[in-house]
Order: sequence, then structure tokens, then C-alpha cells
Amino acid sequence: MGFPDGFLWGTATASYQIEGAAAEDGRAPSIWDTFSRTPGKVLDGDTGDVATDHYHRWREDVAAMARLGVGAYRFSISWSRVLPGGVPNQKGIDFYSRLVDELLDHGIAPVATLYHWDLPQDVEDAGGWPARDTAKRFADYADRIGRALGDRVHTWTTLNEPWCSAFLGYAAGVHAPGRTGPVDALKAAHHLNLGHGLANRALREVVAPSALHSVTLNLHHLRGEDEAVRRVDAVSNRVFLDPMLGRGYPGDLKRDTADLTDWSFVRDGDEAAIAAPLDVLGVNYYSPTLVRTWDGTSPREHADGHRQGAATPFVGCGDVEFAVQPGPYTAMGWPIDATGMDGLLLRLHREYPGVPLMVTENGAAFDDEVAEDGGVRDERRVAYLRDHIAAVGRAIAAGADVRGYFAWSLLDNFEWAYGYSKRFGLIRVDYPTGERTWKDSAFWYRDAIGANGARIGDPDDDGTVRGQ
Ligand code: PNW
Repeated sequence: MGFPDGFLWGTATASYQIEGAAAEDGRAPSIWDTFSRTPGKVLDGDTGDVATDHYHRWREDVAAMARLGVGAYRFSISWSRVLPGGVPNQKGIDFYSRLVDELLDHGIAPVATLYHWDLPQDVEDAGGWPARDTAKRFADYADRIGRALGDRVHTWTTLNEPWCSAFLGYAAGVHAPGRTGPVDALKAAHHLNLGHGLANRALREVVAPSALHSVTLNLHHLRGEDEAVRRVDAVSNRVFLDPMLGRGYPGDLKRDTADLTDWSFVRDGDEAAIAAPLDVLGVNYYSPTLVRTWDGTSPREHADGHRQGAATPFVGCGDVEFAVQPGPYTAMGWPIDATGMDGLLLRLHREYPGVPLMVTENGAAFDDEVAEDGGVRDERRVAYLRDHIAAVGRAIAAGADVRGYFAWSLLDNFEWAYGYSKRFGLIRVDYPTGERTWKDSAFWYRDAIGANGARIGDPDDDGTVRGQ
């Protein structure tokens, strides 16, 4: 089974998770600085103050990607680095400009995400995503950074996983800014959608016409009882997919949440603005989700992976139970099931035809250990990547138009509420020295890319790492 010519193999990261240098060169605090410095919010009190020190080690990290042979690198831009306090900061812009040049010098296409959850704290203080004005500020930021990098960035992504921003940040409170208001979360979702549409339009006016425009969603691949699936699908998938792809907000979502809001925060013209044309839809997939209707009496299962707090991120799904799925599990406790990958890609292919897809994140955390010879024998990560890439291959063979695959992540990094305790990297990072070590999965991925994915999924492919 082969992958199409020109299929884009890459790795992904995000600014707050890797950069560090939180107070350097004029960067202002973001909601994640505030949240991580608030006791009890992040495991072990970890913060992104230093992270992997990528802000100083970026050249070495690009060199590693060149050795991996990736065709593209998906990174995110820190809004509070380039526009602290709303004022352009040349030093912050220069950091990304140098990074982009270095990538291009190594033949690596820059895939830039404008927003991977690090909202400037002053924008949160002015109301954050529940406030309509945040969408407009986001479009202004897109215009600024588009002018600075627009001649060189290959693919622009407005938002990463707006579901997490809206519902983990404003409903469950387990992500920054840590608020727990279900109506605020719905407003946040709408203003993220609107911000996406306005930013997409702003970028198109200032960047190279050849650039591609995208957004990345973490879609839930749902299984289980029809009614439970429908409800969760509405408030986690279709709340973004439908308006972004020109269908407006789903009627069933409005009905499910009618006791909370009349949706009057959606104004005339908003849905048209959100439907700005997309060249590619980014899909992040890690695990499937199994749901059923809760009988209201027996102890409720909480297998949705983010119930550290009491509040649910699934607004309007009060009678849904998130069922425990069979293992094996990653270190996140997420079940490993690659059939959700092709299932999800094929669902999108069928129900939203005509939109090219790109897997912008996929990967796994495991409790890696350094072997005596200094290597990292992470064979479970190799198997995870192999099986999920094989699933992407199956989806393509069945007709889905998938343009690329990005492994999450290039490096071990700051895993949000879990701090540094969860390691997703192909490359190990030692804390606090920042020293990098290639895991076996990095060598394996290098070979897979070198062969354009040939043989992955063949019955005789055991994922053997061919050596350093
Ligand atoms: C994604 N959930 O996060 C993000 O885009 C990455 O920054 C992150 O490191 C990666 O996946 C691994 O977690 C998610 O609770 C975080 O459903 C949490 C959830 C989903 C995605």
C-alpha cells in the first residue's frame, strides 16, 4: 500500500509547549502562564517558563527535522510574543521569521498555526473568547503576522482544536483560563468560529496567493448509542464543522442547549463570515470515544479523559455517559484503537465531501525509559504510529483525500494540565538540561518517511527499527 506522491510527512509542536523564554524579548503573559502559575492547576506545579528551551535551541531542532526527512513542520505562533499588549514586537516577529527561513533552507514547508491556546492575558482580562471583540482582535493579529511571514508560509492554520479552547477552558475549567460556565463556553465556541472566519479572510488579503488556508479540529470519533452519539457529535464536532463548512449551526445543537441559551450571540452575517473558504481541514486524532445514555442512577462512568474537575466539557449532554473502553491504553489513559483513524477520515470524506484532509496530529504518550546504552526503546510508540499511519493509508485507499500526516510530537514537551509528566516526543528531552535524544520511534519515522510510507500496513511489516 503506498501513499500518494507529494504526501506531506511532518511533525508538530506548539509554542507554549516547547518554547520557554516566557519573559524574553518582550513576550507578555498568556492565559497559560497565569494558569500554570496558579497552584493546583497543572500537575507538579509545572509551567512553560523553560519548557524544552526551543526558543534558544530552534536551530538544532530544525536540523533534527532535516535528518528526519520531514517535508513539513507544524508549529504555532505565540500571539503574546508578537503582539504583547496589542503592540507589535519586532523581536518576537523576528524569532518566527528566522525559524521560517531556517525551515525553508532545509526544504521543510512551514505550516503555521496562529492560535494553539495561548491567549494573551490582557485579551482574557477584556473578556476572553466569550467576548465578541476577541474574534476581531484575533483577525487583527492574523493580519499583522500574515504581513510579516505571508511570503514564506506554506499553510496557514487559524486555530488548533477550538473544542479544547472553548470547552476545556471555559466549561470544564481544566485548561486555561480555568473557567466553568457552560454558556460562556458556547459563546467562546462561536467567537472562536468567528475569529477563524475573520482571520482566514484577513490572511487571504495579505499572504501569498499560493498559500493554503486551514483550521485544525480535534474531532471526536464517536461510537455507541445513536442518541448519545448524536448529542456529543453536535457539541464537539458539528458545532465547528457545520458553520466552518458553510452549513451554519446545527439545529439539534440549538435544541439540546435551548434551556441554557437562545444563541442570540450569533448575529446576522456571522455564519457567512465563519464559512470563509478552506483549502484543507486539519484533523487531530488520538483515540475513539464510546458513549451511551446514562440511566441516571447507577454510578456514572467518567472515561472522557478530562474529568479532573467536577464540571463537564460536554455542554448539553447531561444524560450521556462516557464508557470505559478496552485497552491497551497510552500513558494518558487513552485507549489505543487505530480503526478510529480511518473511521473518522472516511466519515469526513462521506459527510463533508470536497474538503481535502490533513492529519495534523497523531501520536502517543508512554512512560519511556532510557536504556543502558543511552537509547530509548519505545516500541509501543513505534507500533502506535505504524498502525495509525496504516489506517491513514486505508482511508486513502477507500477514497479519502488525505494530503499529509504530522506526528505529535517532535519533542517531549509541556503536556498542558499534565505538565512534563507525559512524553509524546519522537525525540526525548531531558529536564532541566534540555538535552535531546532520538527515541527508536524517531529512527523508525525517518525510515517510514524515506520510503513514503511504503510497506506500512503490510502483514510482514513488524515495525523493526533499522538502526541509527
Ligand atoms: C492536543 N482532551 O491536545 C493538542 O493539540 C496538543 O497540544 C496536545 O499536546 C496533544 O493533543 C496531546 O494531548 C488535547 O482532553 C488535549 O480531549 C486534551 C484533549 C484533546 C486534545
